[in-house]
Amino acid sequence: MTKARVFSGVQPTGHLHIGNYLGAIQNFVRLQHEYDCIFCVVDLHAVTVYQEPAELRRKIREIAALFIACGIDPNVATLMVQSSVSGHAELGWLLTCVTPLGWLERMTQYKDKSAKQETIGAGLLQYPVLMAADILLYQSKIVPVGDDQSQHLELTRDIAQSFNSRYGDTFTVPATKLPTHGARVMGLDDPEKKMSKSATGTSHAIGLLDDLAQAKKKIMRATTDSNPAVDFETMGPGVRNLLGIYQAFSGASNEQMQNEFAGLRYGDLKKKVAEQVAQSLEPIQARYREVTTGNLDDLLRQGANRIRPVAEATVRLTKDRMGLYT
Ligand code: AQP
Repeated sequence: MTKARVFSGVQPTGHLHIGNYLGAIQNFVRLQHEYDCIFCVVDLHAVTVYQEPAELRRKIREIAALFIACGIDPNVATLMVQSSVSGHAELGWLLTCVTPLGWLERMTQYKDKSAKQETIGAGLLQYPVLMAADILLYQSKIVPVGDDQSQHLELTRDIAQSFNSRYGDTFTVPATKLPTHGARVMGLDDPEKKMSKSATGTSHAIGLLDDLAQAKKKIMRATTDSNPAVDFETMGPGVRNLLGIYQAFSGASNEQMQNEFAGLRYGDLKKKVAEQVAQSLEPIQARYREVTTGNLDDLLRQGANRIRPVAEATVRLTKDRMGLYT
């Protein structure tokens, strides 16, 4: 029996943080043996805002190396770069033509990001359609992402269903896969806001490649609340976030969490979280140093070559359904 397809992507921008890992990449690693997985460095998404070209080139390889360092086996899952398969952009255009503008203007990420820009590129508005194309191009059934992408996945399903009902069955309608813990890791300095690559606060996020002593310090400085110790009934968002990070990294059950943390003073809570985070990041960082010395470009090219025929078949089918010249 053929395995169901899984697709997900990560943008080559900023520094990958523990939110990206716990929300998405940790699930990639778990799913790779059970499904036919494609994990993609989505560089076409990155250029919706200006990227310095040399830095973008470097970042693409950094994300690919981090995928492998986190545990993705390129002999099992397909690793590739979005712009090396032209079907992403091609299907993106075809789907743009069937997507109502109002659907895109409602996207909360567009509203947040456009509010921060002086001039808004059209690509920023269109980005969720390109994301829909990435997923539908491979007839993906499952898309592991963090919770911030749930609305874009909803849009992807709306686009697929509206295309299928207008032109006949063409696309698999995908399901969102959120992790049980860590679906929305919050900023350490402001637990009301999602941990984000583009946030500027020095104690906001823990990068996967952060110096471990610095990472621990950031956790010791994390915002908590006015209680003296962990109370699972009344805890505020900062404490909930720290416990969530611990649980997502350690895999502890709810009962184990209660036993280990109920009544613990915040200083001791932070020490335990800091130790757990450092212990989990250490092997990733060690592997990253090994991976960056290997030939990543060959791997990424092989990944794209392996999967390109699937993309071409979907573009051909879509064009045919729409009456375009094939
Ligand atoms: N805070 C988070 N908690 C859980 N999951 C998260 N993800 C992002 N932030 C969190 C998930 O990480 C995957 C890759 O994200 P991306 O590279 O596509 O970019 P993003 O979602 O735009 O990441 P950031 O950090 O929020 O970047 P900026 O600041 O540029 O917007 C996705 O599956 C995402 O859900």
